[in-house]
Parts: sequence; C-alpha cells; structure tokens
Amino acid sequence: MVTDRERFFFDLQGYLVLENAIDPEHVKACNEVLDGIINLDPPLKHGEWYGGVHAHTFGGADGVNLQQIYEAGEPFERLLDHPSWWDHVREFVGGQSNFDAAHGPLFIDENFASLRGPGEALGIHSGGHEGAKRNQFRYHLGEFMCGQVNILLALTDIGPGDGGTMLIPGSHKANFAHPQFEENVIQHGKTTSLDDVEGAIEVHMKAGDALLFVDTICHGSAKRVNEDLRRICVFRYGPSWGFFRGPYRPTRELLERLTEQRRQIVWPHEPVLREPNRKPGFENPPKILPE
Ligand SMILES: O=C(O)CCC(=O)C(=O)O
Ligand SMILES: [Fe+2]
Repeated sequence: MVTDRERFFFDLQGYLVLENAIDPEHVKACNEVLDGIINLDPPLKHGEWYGGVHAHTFGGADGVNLQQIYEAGEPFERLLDHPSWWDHVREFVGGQSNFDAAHGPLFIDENFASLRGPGEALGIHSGGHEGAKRNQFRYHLGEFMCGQVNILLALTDIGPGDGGTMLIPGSHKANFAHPQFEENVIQHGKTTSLDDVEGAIEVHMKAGDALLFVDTICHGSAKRVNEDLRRICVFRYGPSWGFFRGPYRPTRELLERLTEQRRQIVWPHEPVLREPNRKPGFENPPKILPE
C-alpha cells in the first residue's frame, strides 16, 4: 500500500498529502456529527463536555479543540484504522515485529477536531532541533521507527485564506532552530502563525484529503482570514506502549462497541494486577477499563 514515491518523500520531507483519503459521504457524515456539536444552544464552551467529547482551548487564538473526537460517533470511529492510511502509519511508526508492538499495532495518544475561525492561527512548534524522543523521526536497520505520525484530515476545503497547516519541509531532520522560531512560537495571549516564516509552505487540501506528517517536523498554521470555520481532525499514532498526552481516557461505552483492532488502538494497556488483600491506596491505575 505504501509506494516507493511516498517512502522517498516522507523520508525526505517529513510529510505526505493523501488525496481523497475518505470519500465525500464519509466527509459529510463527519460534518453532520460536528454540526450537532457546533450548533448546540447554548454553545459548548471551554471545559464543557458533550458526551465523551471535551471542548478545549489553549488560551490563545488557535480556535476550539474538540478533544476525544473518536467518542463523537461511528464516522469518527471508522477513522481509527482507516485503510487509506493504516499501512502508512504502521510502516512509518514501525516496530511492527518487535517489542514496540507488544500490546497492539499502534496507540493513539491524542485525537481531536479543531475548529478555527477568522483571525485565528497556530504558531510554530516542533522541529528536529528540539530532539524530543516522543515525536522523533527515526530510520534505523532498514525501517522507519518514528515516535509519532499524525493524520490531519481536512473536513472542509482548505485553500488560500483558510488558515491551512504550514510546515517546513525537511525540518524533521533540522539540527538548528529556524531563526524566526522564537518570534513566531505558540504564545498565550498573542496570535502567531507561520505566514512570514521563510521556507514554510501552506498545505492546501480538499475536504477528505489527509496530511500525514511526523510530529517532529516544524509546523503550525497560517492565519485564517476567510469567514466560517476551518474543520479538521487529528489522530496521533505512536507505539503500543505509549500513554495519553492529556487528561483524557476513552469511555467504557466506546471500548465496548469498538472492534478488537480499534479497541487496541485506543486502549492497548493491560489490566493492572493487584494483591487481593491490599488496602485501598493508589487507585489511579485503571483495573481493566477506564472508570
Ligand atoms: O492546526 C494545524 O493546522 C496544525 C495542527 C498541529 O499542530 C498538529 O496537529 O500537531
Ligand atoms: Fe502540532
């Protein structure tokens, strides 16, 4: 499924655009679910829940994130192991035949939909110069072994003025911070973007296209100037031993209705063993499923 062309450009540039990754019917179904949340009256505010989905903002002008969007309904569950990228993420995260896959093929440590309106943007972040292991780009012993490979799925067309994702091709291998990094980095209380960052390209997509990128690539977005909302969702794939980035866990209801493969992707963790007579104490680790 992964072509030699895709391998070459993912290695060289750190990202790929997968055109028509989901079909128009599927885009429509996802948008109908999002409409149900966006049109709530009164509107869902920062910190509020809609079922297992949590509205969250980072405090800057980067829009609203609907965390745990895989809880929102079947159209989002289908994205977990979607055939348009399932082979890609397994090959690029790698480790499918070693200890990395001891608990399952992959683990999603964060997933959300992002709604971004006029004037909003996301500043520059990440880059090979940071050296974080969690989202690293790695090719070793003839295999990709990346720490985190993201699928950013467009649910609206994203063209000029729409606040598209911007990235610096090849910066997953950078040894130095971009000289404009500091002034354009994500900042609370200030809107930053990559609009004036030299070497950054804006990725234009049609609804249904997916941007696949290693999370260590230096990226962010352009500032949205057009009316309405840019709608995307992001699924971050890493090795099966990973753990959640944020304070979110899948609900028991979700785990019970997912296929075995999808359940492993959202909850590969084994039941916690306990001594039968131990007094109640550190009860944080879930016994089998999240409470
Ligand atoms: O909002 C965007 O276009 C970029 C999102 C992003 O930084 C990410 O998914 O890691
Ligand atoms: Fe990011």
